[in-house]
This record gives sequence, structure tokens and C-alpha cells, in this order.
Amino acid sequence: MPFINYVTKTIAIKIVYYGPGLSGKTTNLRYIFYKLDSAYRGELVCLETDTDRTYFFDLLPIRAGMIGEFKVHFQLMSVPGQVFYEASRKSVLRGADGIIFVADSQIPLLDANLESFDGLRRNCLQHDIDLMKIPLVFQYNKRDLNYLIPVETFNNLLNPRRCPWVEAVAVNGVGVFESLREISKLTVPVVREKLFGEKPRQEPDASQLSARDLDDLRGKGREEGEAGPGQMTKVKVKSQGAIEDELDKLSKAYVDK
Ligand SMILES: Nc1nc2c(ncn2[C@@H]2O[C@H](COP(=O)(O)OP(=O)(O)OP(=O)(O)O)[C@@H](O)[C@H]2O)c(=O)[nH]1
Ligand SMILES: [Mg+2]
Repeated sequence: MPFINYVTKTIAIKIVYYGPGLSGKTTNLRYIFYKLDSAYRGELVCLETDTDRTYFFDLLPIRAGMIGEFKVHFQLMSVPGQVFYEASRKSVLRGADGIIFVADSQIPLLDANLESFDGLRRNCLQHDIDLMKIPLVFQYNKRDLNYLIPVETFNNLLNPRRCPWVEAVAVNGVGVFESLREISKLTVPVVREKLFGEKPRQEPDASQLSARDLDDLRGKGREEGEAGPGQMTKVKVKSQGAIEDELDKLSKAYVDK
């Protein structure tokens, strides 16, 4: 459910980047962070354990225009893809308004993609999220490499609903904003319905507001080119409970501004 603050007139739409380890989820967030002027985004925050190695999630809040008199923020979060971090993936997924499934297009990683998607299905079930209904976009990433899984195969195996899909080279920014735009087109009408009782419409321009705003945002970013390393804030946590507290705190901190 989107987080709506009627006092500060802000709405937070939570978008989760999900997918197997090393598929490029964090790369998406880094690229967006680097491209957007700091007026349009918060910090890129990264949670890690005492060992300095184990990442739980990344969070990047960005501003994206208005719905009525409400300011819209997208909370972009990426889960850790490695099999070991199932509990973190589950926590991050809680309350998601939309999901971008970042798949790794390399043929040897087909099973890893399928397993990750199965995990997503399982975790959605546990959070009462209906994977057949929640806004979902597929990003088929690493299209710059050789020996690629054909898009048709991906769609047949992962995407029978024929949700929007984007071919991407996230490391160069290709498809990164397009994926964000697709998910905003799906999530914004749901928020409008919640706020104003408007039924999502079928016309192609039903959710142009956010799509246009995202294009504007991109215009306000830096020149095209490769994303730099970007800076990150690192937060130490010790337990699963602490992760969930931190998640709540971080999600609200930016929205309440
Ligand atoms: N060739 C190529 N490499 C990419 C692309 N996108 C990301 N990478 C590289 O893949 C590696 C992993 O990227 P990350 O963004 O850290 O992957 P992740 O999905 O966040 O990984 P986990 O946090 O372990 O789940 C990095 O070395 C990236 O530079 C791409 O489109 N093409
Ligand atoms: Mg990552």
C-alpha cells in the first residue's frame, strides 16, 4: 500500500528491485542516483552487518511530481540476490507497491532467474501480495553480453501475464529509466484510485502524469554517459528486527520532509 501523509501532503510509492545475485539491481539504483540532481533524490543508503560485507538492501528515495496536491516520492529498494539472504528479501518486499524483476540475461543463469522468481512468488504469498495483480515489470539485463536468453524465452517462462518488459544494459544506463517509467505507469493509477477513488482507465494516457514527470526528471539530471561509482551511506545493523526498524525509519524520513 502506498504510504500517504495527509499532513505533509506526500505519497511514497515503494518499488522493489528483485532478482538473482549480481543481476544488476544495485546498478540500477546507482545509475539513477548518479543521473539525478540531488534536488530530486535523497541519499543512496546501504545496510550492512558488522562484517562490512553483508548487504541487506539499498534504498534510494526520489521525487517524481505531483498527484493532485500531493508530492510523489518513489522509494526504490533493491533486495540482496544471494540465496542466503532470504529473510532480508522478505522484509524488503513487505508493503511493496510495485516490483521490477531484474533478470540476468546470460544463458547459464537461466536457473538462477527461475529460482529467484520462485522465491518472489513464495515471499509474495507470505505477505498476501498477489503476484498476478501487483504492478510488475521485467528488466532483462546485461543485453550487452554474449550467449543471451532470448526475450521470448524469458517471457514464456517468467512473464505469462505479459507485464511490460525492458531490455537493459543497466551498467550503461540503458533501460534503467524506461523500467522506472513502466512501473510508474502501473503504480500511479493505483495510488490515484486510493486517493481520489478514480478507477484506473484504459486509455494510453491514463497515467501520463508520472511518466512525463520521470522524463522531466531525467532532463534535470546529468549528461548521458556511464554512471560514476556514486557515494553511499552505510548503516550497521545486527538483527532482522533491527533491519525492519531501519527500513521503516528510512522510508518515512524522506517522505516526512
Ligand atoms: N556487462 C554488464 N554488467 C552489468 C550490467 N549491469 C550490472 N552489471 C555488473 O554486474 C555486477 C553486479 O551488479 P549489481 O548491481 O551489484 O548486482 P545486484 O543484483 O545488486 O547483486 P546482489 O546485490 O548480489 O543481488 C557488477 O559488476 C555490475 O557492474 C550490464 O547491463 N552489463
Ligand atoms: Mg545489490
